[in-house]
Amino acid sequence: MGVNRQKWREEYSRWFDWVIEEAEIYDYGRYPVKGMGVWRPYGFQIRRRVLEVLRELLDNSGHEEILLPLLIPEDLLRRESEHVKGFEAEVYWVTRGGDEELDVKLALRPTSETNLSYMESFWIKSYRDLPKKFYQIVSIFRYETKATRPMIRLREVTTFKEAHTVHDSFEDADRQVGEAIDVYKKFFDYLGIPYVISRRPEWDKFAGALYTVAFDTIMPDGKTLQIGTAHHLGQNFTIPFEIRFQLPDETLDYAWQTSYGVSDRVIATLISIHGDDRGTILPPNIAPIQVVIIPLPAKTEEENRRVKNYVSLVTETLEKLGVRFRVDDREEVRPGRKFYEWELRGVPIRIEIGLREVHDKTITLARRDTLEKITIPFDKLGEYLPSLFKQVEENLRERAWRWMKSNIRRAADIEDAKKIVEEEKGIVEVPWCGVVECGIKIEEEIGAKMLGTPIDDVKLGEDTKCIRCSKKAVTIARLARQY
Ligand code: A5A
Ligand code: ZN
Repeated sequence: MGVNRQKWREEYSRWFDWVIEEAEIYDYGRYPVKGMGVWRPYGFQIRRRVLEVLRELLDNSGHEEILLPLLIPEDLLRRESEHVKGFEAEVYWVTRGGDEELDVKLALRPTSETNLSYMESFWIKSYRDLPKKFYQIVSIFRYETKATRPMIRLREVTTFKEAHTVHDSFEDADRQVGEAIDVYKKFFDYLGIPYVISRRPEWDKFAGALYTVAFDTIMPDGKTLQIGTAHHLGQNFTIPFEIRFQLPDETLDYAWQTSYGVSDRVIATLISIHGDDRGTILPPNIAPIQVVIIPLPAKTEEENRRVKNYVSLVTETLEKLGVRFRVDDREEVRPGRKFYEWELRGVPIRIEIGLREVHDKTITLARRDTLEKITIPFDKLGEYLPSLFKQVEENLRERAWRWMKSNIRRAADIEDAKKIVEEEKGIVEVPWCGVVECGIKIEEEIGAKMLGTPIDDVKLGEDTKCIRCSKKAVTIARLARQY
């Protein structure tokens, strides 16, 4: 009995809608505003744990959590011209308060570079104040015109973590982008989510940035999803917002900034990337319920009582271990139905307890990731379970990485690249001359978007030629069909 991942892969889009609804994670589509969904209790627990991991990583690297107002006055949003150009078409506006027309239109924040920069101009005075690293976790609003998708393309992004930093030099901001990449690597590694890191091409960078670095993953259907971005903002916001600081020699200079963000997309990826035909599979380090205990009904009341007592012994052990568990002792529901529900919800370990376990003083554990069953002596449980959690985590992480890597391919020529994108999907890598016009043509000819170029140095043979114009290639471009 192997793990079946047919439906998960081939009908991924429907699979995802099915899992989030059937597992009572997220209610989407019934809420009467397009692009907005509701976190249900089980989903909220997953979200909460994901955010705990993220907060800890940020707090431990010198970031300070803040909270800015949701509304941004129009003149602030318009102050940096590239930024507003990029976001203009996506902004929701508040124009009335009660019966009154507002003097100044107020934007629902699409992101917070502008209003935070405005405040930073009051807070930052000296090089001694720098670097400064803030973050907030809030809802943002973007009137997305591409097809909206639950968690993946929302109009209210309810789990938007945006970090904003200020520095005394270009180089320090550059270094900060590197730190952001490290933080996100740790975050995704913890969740077992594989990724590639690319410097986005000029034509696809964040509105107002000098450059953008993005994390992309490959979803089960072979399309890529941008799951995080880090931007070097240069002095693009500090000049119009007049964030100036005094240097040691008492001269004044405009500061340098970065920003980086992740969203609900990370949770969508977590739910999707480890899945199979039975539902999602959550790594034990993040699962709100790590172990579900299912008492198997026996014939007599006396026997049921013995099973129940044994269950109490097991839960005592789990409590001592600090395991997050649930006993599913609903009498009206058959065990088979319970297995189905907890498998769907991705609980990584199931413990079934029947008379046999009581007699033999054993524990039967079922792994959600491999669907294997393991029987161990009761007194080994405390020792075995933590190591089993680790094994499951590692298996999920490795399986996801293996799958992702097998979906990154090199193409020999444009035709080959086109074929890969159409038939095999995933990411295709091609040598590129680095010229913008040529890059845009490559996108058109291959029928895919450019994710960008590797952030580390690429070693190419002396005579490697651009896949399209045949001039000398300077780097590798990654292309994919994207969400
Ligand atoms: N202030 C910076 C950090 C910023 O806004 N960057 S960003 O526009 O790239 O967004 C950060 C991340 O949020 C993206 O990498 C993407 O993973 C996610 N995101 C953006 N728009 C989204 C949407 N409509 N729905 C869900 N997630 C979205
Ligand atoms: Zn070229």
